[in-house]
Amino acid sequence: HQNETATQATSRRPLEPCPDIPPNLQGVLRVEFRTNRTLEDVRQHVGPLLQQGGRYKPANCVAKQKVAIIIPFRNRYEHLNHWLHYLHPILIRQQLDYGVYVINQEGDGVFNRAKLMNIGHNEALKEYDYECFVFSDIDLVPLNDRNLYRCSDKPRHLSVAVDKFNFLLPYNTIFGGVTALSREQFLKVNGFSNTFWGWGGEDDDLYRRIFFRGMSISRPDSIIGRYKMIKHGRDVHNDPNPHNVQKLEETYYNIDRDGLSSLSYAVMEIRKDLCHTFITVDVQAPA
Ligand code: UD2
Ligand code: MN
Repeated sequence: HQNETATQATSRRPLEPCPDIPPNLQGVLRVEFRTNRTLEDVRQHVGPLLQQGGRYKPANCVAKQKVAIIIPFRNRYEHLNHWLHYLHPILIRQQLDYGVYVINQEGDGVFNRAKLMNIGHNEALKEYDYECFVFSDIDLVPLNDRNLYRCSDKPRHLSVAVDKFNFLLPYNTIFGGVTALSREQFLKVNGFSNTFWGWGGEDDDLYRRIFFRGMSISRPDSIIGRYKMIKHGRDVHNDPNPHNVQKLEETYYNIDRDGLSSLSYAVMEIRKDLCHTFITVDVQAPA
């Protein structure tokens, strides 16, 4: 009985906030994509720590931020398994209160990465009062767990040094890959544009929105911001769209009328796996 009383006393004490710097980070990580990983492997490997839908929060302290990870997706299941395999343990060590949302574009219309991000933002907020949104490609795995998947006082570009780009920024204003925006920052720019169909430009458009709304971006240094991209070719129905280049001239005029304020889509299915929430959507791709 003494033990029981002791346990009750501990559980009644309010939890302390988690420390600023998570104590169990490892720094540089080993990452390889040669191993074949099934979703079942991932469930067994990280599942026991998670709640249905790919949710987690630290048991012994109150997380600094509630973070929704939003992943645009279509037919990259092998990449998804690698991503889940590597990211869950990292996010857990980072002591985040987080959920993983895979936003799956239905059908074989032209892909729209940016619109999927907007949809993820809205759908995640229907579930929990997330304060921070990390938008991540499915094929990017950090090589250093000190790269925190959190938001800061500025919109943040996390994938600074990607192996595919020889660990260098291809250009200074690049804002593709993995980014983190607080709910406030994302609202201030009216989210992503919904009108970038096909490959390219949507990330530069977001950068311009941020700039035009008077903000600037932050980045970790190139040691901490290292990433490995899973090797891949160009997907079908996601060809580079030459119109997208022209559209970058129009960002300023489109911010308020094209984005979260004009978002229209249909949710076809929401599937809760142990390791992620998989939301299939009709993005109303042009015929
Ligand atoms: C670059 C950017 C990316 C985005 C893209 C242009 C970096 C590191 N990455 O990536 O953020 O701006 O250019 O649109 O700067 N996807 C699917 N299925 C598809 C097509 C795309 O799941 O059929 C998703 C998936 O999450 C993928 C992402 O969209 O990682 C971006 O597509 P990509 O990987 O083909 O583009 P990439 O590597 O050129
Ligand atoms: Mn890629």
